[in-house]
Amino acid sequence: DEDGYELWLRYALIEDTVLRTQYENALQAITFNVTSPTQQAAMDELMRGMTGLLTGRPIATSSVIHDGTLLVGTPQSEPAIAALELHDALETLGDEGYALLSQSIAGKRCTIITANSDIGLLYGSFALLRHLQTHRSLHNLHVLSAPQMRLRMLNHWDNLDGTIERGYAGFSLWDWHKLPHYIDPRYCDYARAMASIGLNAASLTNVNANALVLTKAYIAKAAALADAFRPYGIRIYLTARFSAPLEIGHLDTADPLDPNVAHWWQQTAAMIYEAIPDFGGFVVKANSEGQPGPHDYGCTHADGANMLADALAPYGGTVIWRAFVYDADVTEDRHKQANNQLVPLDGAFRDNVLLQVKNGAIDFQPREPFHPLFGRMPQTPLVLEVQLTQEYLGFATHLAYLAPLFKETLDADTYCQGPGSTVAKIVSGELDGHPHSGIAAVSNIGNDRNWCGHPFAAANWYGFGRLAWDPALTSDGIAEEWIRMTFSNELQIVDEILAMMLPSREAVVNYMTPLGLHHIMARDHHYGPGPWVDMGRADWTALYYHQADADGIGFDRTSSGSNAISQYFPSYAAMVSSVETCPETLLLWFHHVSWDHVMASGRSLWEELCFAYDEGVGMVRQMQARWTALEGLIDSARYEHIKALLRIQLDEACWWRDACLLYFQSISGRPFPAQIEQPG
Ligand code: GCW
Repeated sequence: DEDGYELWLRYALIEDTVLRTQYENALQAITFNVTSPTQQAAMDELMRGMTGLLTGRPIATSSVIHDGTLLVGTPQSEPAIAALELHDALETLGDEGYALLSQSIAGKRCTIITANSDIGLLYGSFALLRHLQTHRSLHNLHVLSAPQMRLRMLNHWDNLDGTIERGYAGFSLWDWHKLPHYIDPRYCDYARAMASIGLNAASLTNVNANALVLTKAYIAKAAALADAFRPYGIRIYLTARFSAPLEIGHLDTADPLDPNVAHWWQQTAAMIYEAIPDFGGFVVKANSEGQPGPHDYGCTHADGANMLADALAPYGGTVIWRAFVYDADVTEDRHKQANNQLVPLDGAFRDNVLLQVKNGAIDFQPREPFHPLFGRMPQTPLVLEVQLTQEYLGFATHLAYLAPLFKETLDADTYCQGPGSTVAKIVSGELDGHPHSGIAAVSNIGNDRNWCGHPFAAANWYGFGRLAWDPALTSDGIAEEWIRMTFSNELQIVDEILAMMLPSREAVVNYMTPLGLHHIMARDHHYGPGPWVDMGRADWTALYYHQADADGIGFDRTSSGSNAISQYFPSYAAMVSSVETCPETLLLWFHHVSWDHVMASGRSLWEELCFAYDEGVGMVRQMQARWTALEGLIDSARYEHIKALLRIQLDEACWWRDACLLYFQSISGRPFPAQIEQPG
């Protein structure tokens, strides 16, 4: 597999014979009394993985426990595990966690994968394989792991015609034309990849939704996908177009308070649950960017969400209502609109409504401060939404490892209940005691042979899953795992690639939008620079976001400007509202600052901007140098592919730097510092 199809689930023979012999001794045979499709999936994966990594020959199965048995089961499925009375361990695992244990059973040395549920066994099987793939010791194994978030979801923005909104890795995996009868084997590989990182939900369709997916013929197709994913613990969701009653229901209104409309949604829910008994629910984008919604009928977001929630409630389904709402007519900073519309509705939503909030208030920029809704709606379970597909970070062409971006949001302190009130604690439900909790990511997956377009973009899918399971994991640790599983356990390779990945997102920030600049990408497609873009409509116009003029640059969100800062809790607001204490990484996000303002480095803001853009280019050069140092150590297919992509990235980093600096210089009128490569 040199084309990346296997992702991080590469099970090539471990070449280190000492280590392999240790593993082979510890794992000589499997005892696994398979009783369900999910257990079968776990068994198949263990067989596939251990066969590949270890002997190269199929691993023996046995119902008798020997020295070197791998014993897999729940206390219900496996009497030998029930006999161990592992109550204390099992109690910490909930219904999705797993334990990996070294244990002696009647004097025999065993390794155990156990859980309270079948899906826990599958997650545990992948965890054991990860252990082997990353060359960790099996000695005295005592791993207890349970997910911090209940809902760990991908949002596919896939259209029914096979295109993907903001998709840069080919076309949709879902072959609606051949479904429900043709089940592409790739669906199973997708599900394996999802389960291997603990993701348990997938919304199949674009949030700019086509109501057709809610017709009977399409529900049958979705049901076939649900059947394929079910053994892997993945529940499917669909996007619900708010105006569907008009488009496919033959009604003349979609008014959420109209009983005929409510009835139509109830019937639709009944039809869906008949086909998909464990259907997760609806993801809804309403009254945002021209999408229909309850405002069209003088109703609130809560009226709309609750009507759908009532239709799903009898079956245990949920509505995931997106908080990405803003109006075309901007008399108000777009940064403030979601809070303005939604905070007053806290407490008005049904129990089975979750509100899904993007990491920042504008739109998946290379860097944004956390969204001010976090902490402001304690009565409503909030789901964090991040974007894997790199709409504003160079598509699938630029290498940008995004775990540091996700961590930045998860670790952000909202101060809503005093210090330590992080976004992670809000979306995990911990802070407000919500039974629902979750995190979602806009998928970067398409039908490209390597799934995500850029071989390194798979690290973002991987990293998202790992953080959804445990937000306390580190970006470094996750990257290291991924490198070892994807490329090699050789230290030189691990170190070089780690040194490429970790600063890569910051490199993009530097060459695109340093110091808090945002939304200065080219119009519509958002690829490449466009600080000069004027779209007539302020909220889509770069000039509006950077506000550069002869005196300075930046968006004033303090009380002398839009006052968006007032939506944050006082400790955070106080910090960012003063130019002195605002982190320089967010300076121009919150302030309009003089070109001559003196920065911490002693340089003027203008000079600092020039240095940042130039440093971004320098960082890509370093990534390139590290990669070329690996020539001969990485298989040539992936080596050449990535080398070519890095070359494009370097050209485009220069393009960004030159375009932005020349443009901003036409406004600032100041010379370029002599120390940087002169744009032009
Ligand atoms: O990021 C923006 C994109 C739109 C997208 C929208 C959203 C699905 O430019 O393409 O629409 O956000 O999140 O709804």
